[in-house]
Amino acid sequence: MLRPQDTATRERKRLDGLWRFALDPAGEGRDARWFAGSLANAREMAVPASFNDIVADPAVRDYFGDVWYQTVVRVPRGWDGRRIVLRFESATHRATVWAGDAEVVSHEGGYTPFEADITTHVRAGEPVRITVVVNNTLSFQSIPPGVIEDTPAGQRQRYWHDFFNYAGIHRSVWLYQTHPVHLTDVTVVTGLDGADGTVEYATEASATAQTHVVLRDANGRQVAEGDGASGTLTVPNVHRWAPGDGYLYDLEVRLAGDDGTVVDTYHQSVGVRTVKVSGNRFLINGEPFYFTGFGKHEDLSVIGKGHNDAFMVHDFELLRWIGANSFRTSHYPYSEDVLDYADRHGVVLIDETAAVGLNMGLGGGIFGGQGYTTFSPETINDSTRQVHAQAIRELIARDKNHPSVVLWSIANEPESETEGAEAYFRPLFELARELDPTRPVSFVNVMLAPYGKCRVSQFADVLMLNRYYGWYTHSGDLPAAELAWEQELQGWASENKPIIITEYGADTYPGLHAIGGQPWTEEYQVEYLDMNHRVFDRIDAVVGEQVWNFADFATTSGVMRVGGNKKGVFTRDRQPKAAAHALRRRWRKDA
Ligand code: BDP
Repeated sequence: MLRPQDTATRERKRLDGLWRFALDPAGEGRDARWFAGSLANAREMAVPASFNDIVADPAVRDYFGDVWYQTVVRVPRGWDGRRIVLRFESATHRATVWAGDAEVVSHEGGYTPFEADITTHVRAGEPVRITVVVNNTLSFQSIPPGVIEDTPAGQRQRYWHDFFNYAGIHRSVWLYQTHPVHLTDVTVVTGLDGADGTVEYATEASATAQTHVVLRDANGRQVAEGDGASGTLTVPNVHRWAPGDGYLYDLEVRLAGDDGTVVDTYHQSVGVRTVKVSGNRFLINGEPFYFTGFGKHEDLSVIGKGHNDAFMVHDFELLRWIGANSFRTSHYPYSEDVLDYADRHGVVLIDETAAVGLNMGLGGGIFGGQGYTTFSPETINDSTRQVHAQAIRELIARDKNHPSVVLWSIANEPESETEGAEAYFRPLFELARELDPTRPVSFVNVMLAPYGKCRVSQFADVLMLNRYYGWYTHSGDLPAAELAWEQELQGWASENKPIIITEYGADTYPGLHAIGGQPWTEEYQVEYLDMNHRVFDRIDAVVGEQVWNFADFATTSGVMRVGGNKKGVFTRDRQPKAAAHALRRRWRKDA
């Protein structure tokens, strides 16, 4: 599915702004056809944004169920005879959409785009009412999973992931038009041949058409061209895409009718680079790469998981300031704007599905209800796996052309030490490899499945480990933590695969100080990171360190969370803790 663009043949209109909004606690809106007219008792709500923190009401913050959004948009009058499409970059966690009275699309999964051809439901120059019901309830068959529990105080939503269940329309909504005969997909795979680059392209169209492609460099100079729906272009003396050097070529794809008239033009940016795992090395362009950076979140005060350009640019500026060359899109696919930005700026990404919290043993019930078995016919089962498989398909379909993405993470900290886990994950790894044979595939291993116990890491090309020695275990005892951590890591290193430490971190209350050794202080976060770095530097197979977390973020309430998760190296409003300066000294050799 191609992202909307303004090109010589395409036009788009962004529908962001204030929409009408109503909660539907009784779940009556669908039967009562709330889409069939102006939404009654509606308030105004910002799009894109999570609705939870915008309204000053705890009942809205913690709400789960259906919520309704509505807007009226006028279709541009020049769009007569064109194919008109309505596209949502995301709606968390599922949505059904109406154009006027007609239901046009439903989508499951909160972090990937979906669209509907609404040509027959609209008229150029006329207004159309767009109504969306978004549902944020988590179940054992959603990714991420959760459960509704009946309690004496009423129903409660539980889940096993450690971030707040923000919901709503989190990214832009678009109306766009194309010619009825249009391009439907482009795939590029790049290679290197000495000083030259290769770009294999494959295009798909809605009908048979002649395809012509032109590849231009960043100065707009043509470097290659080709005819046909697929082919391979050679770029002499290529400027490679590399970490820190987000050099992009532009592939223009043109579709023409039999008489040679161009009916569709689309631009695909292309970063020419290779990715490969060799022994215990992670190679980008054939050279060993060491990941420095973070696990992040899309999380801001007031707007929750809503995309915001100013904060996106600021976060990338802070990454550059601190010397981070990479991050993981923990724990869901991020906005496409983030992926595009990373491409342009040479930031390396580990791209993750929303499969987080498939582990009912985690947190001793702190993050959710107790007493569930993770993999069972009643909990995470075959239907969940189908939803998970679809999440992998949609992630790879959306992000396959991004040079910044070097590794797929198909889950974060699932139960992985059981037979059920092995059976669940084997086909998902096969699927991801089949969909993208060009990138390594992995998942993030949890401390409950240490070296020697994990039954899923056998499928992974890279070992990604989340470890909290000195925090959740050996709390406050860094010498003991150092010994235990190194011992476990030596075990993993014997597997001869590259190891990325995808999480290590310590909650830190900004402004809390002590001479040393006191968890939650700024000093302890620095000492804890130093201890980890000593261990990593002694183990050759470690090819990356991503601190948990870039910034403090919102979570469910719990005795282990003080106004959210405080493992940020920056506060939630992006002020540095002492650890930020310490990391900068380690990561920025030039500073
Ligand atoms: C890991 C999770 C992450 C949590 C983190 C923590 O992957 O989402 O926020 O630990 O406990 O379990 O801070």
